[in-house]
Amino acid sequence: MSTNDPTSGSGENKKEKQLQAFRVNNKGKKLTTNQGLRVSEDEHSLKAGVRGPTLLEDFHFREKMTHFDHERIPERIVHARGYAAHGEFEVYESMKEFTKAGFLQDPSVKTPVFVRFSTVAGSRGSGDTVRDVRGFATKFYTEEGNYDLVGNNIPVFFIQDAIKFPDLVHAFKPEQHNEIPQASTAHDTFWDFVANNSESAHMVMWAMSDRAIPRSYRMMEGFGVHTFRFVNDQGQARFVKFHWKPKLGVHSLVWDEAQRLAGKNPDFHRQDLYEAIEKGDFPEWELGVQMIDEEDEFTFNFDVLDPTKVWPEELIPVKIIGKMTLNRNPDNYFSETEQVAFHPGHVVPGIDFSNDPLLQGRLFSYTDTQLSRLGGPNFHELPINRPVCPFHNNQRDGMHRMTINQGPVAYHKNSLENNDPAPAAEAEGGYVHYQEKIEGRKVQQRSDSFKDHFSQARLFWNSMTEVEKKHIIKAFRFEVGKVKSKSVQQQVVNLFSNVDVELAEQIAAGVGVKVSASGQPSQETASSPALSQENTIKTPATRKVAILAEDGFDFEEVSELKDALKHAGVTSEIVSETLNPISSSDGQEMEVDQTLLTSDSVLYDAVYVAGGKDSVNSLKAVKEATTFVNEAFSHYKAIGASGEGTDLLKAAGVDTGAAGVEILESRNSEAFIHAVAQHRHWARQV
Ligand code: HDD
Repeated sequence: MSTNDPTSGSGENKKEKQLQAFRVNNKGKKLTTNQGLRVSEDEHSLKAGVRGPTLLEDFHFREKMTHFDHERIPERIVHARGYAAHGEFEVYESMKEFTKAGFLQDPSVKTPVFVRFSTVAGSRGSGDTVRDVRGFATKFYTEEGNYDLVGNNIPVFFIQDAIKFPDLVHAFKPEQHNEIPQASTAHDTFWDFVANNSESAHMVMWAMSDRAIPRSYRMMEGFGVHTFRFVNDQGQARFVKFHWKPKLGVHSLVWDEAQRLAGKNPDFHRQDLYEAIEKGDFPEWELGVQMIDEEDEFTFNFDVLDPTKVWPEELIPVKIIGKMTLNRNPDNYFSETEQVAFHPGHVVPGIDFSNDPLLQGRLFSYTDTQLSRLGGPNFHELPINRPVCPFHNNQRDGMHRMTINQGPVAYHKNSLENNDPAPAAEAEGGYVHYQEKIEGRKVQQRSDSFKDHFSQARLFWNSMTEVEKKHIIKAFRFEVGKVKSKSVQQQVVNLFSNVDVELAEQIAAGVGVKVSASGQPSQETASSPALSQENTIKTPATRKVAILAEDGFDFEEVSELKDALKHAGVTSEIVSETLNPISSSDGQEMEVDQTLLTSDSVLYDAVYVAGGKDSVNSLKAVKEATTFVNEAFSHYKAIGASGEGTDLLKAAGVDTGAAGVEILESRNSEAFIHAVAQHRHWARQV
């Protein structure tokens, strides 16, 4: 049974079956117009004479051109650049005690999912590896309707009330007068917004951390961010926050590498996800929930409704409840990844909202945006958006209606159709909103309990290792250093003096100002180890290693290494000066995967230099080879060599005694594989 077969395992994958009905394959088919007419000529338009003008009568030309002229739809105002995959979700044990959500009851049920990852700020064609928050949106095709968990890879948000979302987005998007810079927050308007909207301080700490430059979509956490509600079949509710925990751990690039990658391969994250799935290295995340009983709503030093706050995991543990596996790439980018329409308001019985003012506003915005993006109210009929369960109501007509509703009746109540489609009682699966008791005056205010903007920003700072702190300081210096307004730079420094004076001074020193405000640094002394990436899972699985080799390499050594890497789940590629097969010192040939021109160290997790005198001498003569090794070293990657391979390391300025540099004396590759699994060797960063 192929694991790549989405219908494998227990039961059939209903979404897969549904999509099958819409797939079109041109193999062996004749070319036709959209009306089904066979076309005899697709190279030359109809002309009056062989050198004459094209005739309007050419309906095939007109249809082809008109369709082409309308191929684009408006890109998403945020999260325009994304990439997606199909998969399935299974719950580990019944969650009946906490929620009646059908897809969280039975461990033998596999719920189809479609997940779209994205950057936030950049346009559709922007680079993957920019410093940015990543979107992590999951559509569960459940038997009770679609449930969308529309989250990010950062657990908090910039603002506390949705009314400020357009302001935030206008500030971080390219500046309106010149549309510069693309996919970057390193500019005046973003930092002006931050400095003047202190609620963003906590999220900005995360955005300046390594979380904002992930190594891979497969190595990111996901968060629902808001507080939602679980409601069980007794009508009992609990506050809940959702977490996705990647089985491969949480890992990031380094900033210099991220910037180089944006040029070397702007599709780095797309390709990484696509190739992993094609290879059968299906990425997995566990779903976790944090729950707070309703009666404990006011027992914490943060407001559970405030989306700029985490619930520290040490205080409120994450209960792991299930697993998601992404196991199939979409057939068509536009039809699926571009046309998928997420909405935090797509819920199922057992999952309800809280009064988080950011969430409340989102409940309006998502359908509204699809209307202009997808051109009308029938986007739910697109194959990727259709629920797998039947849907019936009295909504009719509109652009691109595909459903053919029969009979004269399209209203409620009616007698002609016996009141069908009839509302379902709760016991029949009808969604009943949680009957929360609300009292209050209509006001345009924010609760005082939302006013502490700095304690958790400091909690985050306190939780970072020295290396992580250095990266954060550097990121601030880069971003604020690109700001042209001295006043804005000054304001930013003053704002962050409320988080930590040392941090503020470090930023100030980098951008040439002095901390001038009498900031009152938060007194938070706690830290939360779960916030540091250094405590994450470390495994060599799915990593990518470049093996540099030329004619005269040691065949046995490289073959053994490749086998050992494969055994550890690591992909290796032979990189050489040309694509001609290379021959070893004992005359055996090996295929080459990449050249020193088509590849680059930033495309790999580690580099290994094969032994063999002639091979190493040839490599030493090529600048790209020493640069390759030197860059990998400066990005703290594992480096391996044996025999004469060590000479290339030395020629590249690599300290062969440094952490993560493994010289394999007896061809035992274990130490190298262990070094690859560590992801990066920060001990080199002094
Ligand atoms: Fe949003 C898209 C996540 C706040 C309005 N958002 C969008 C996507 C993700 C998020 C992952 C891309 C979905 C996809 O792949 O198609 N958004 C978030 C998170 C937020 C958040 C985690 C805070 C916790 N968003 C937010 C607010 C508003 C919006 C406060 C407006 C009130 N978001 C939108 C949108 C988008 C969107 C304009 C653009 C395209 C789309 O919806 O479908 O409606």
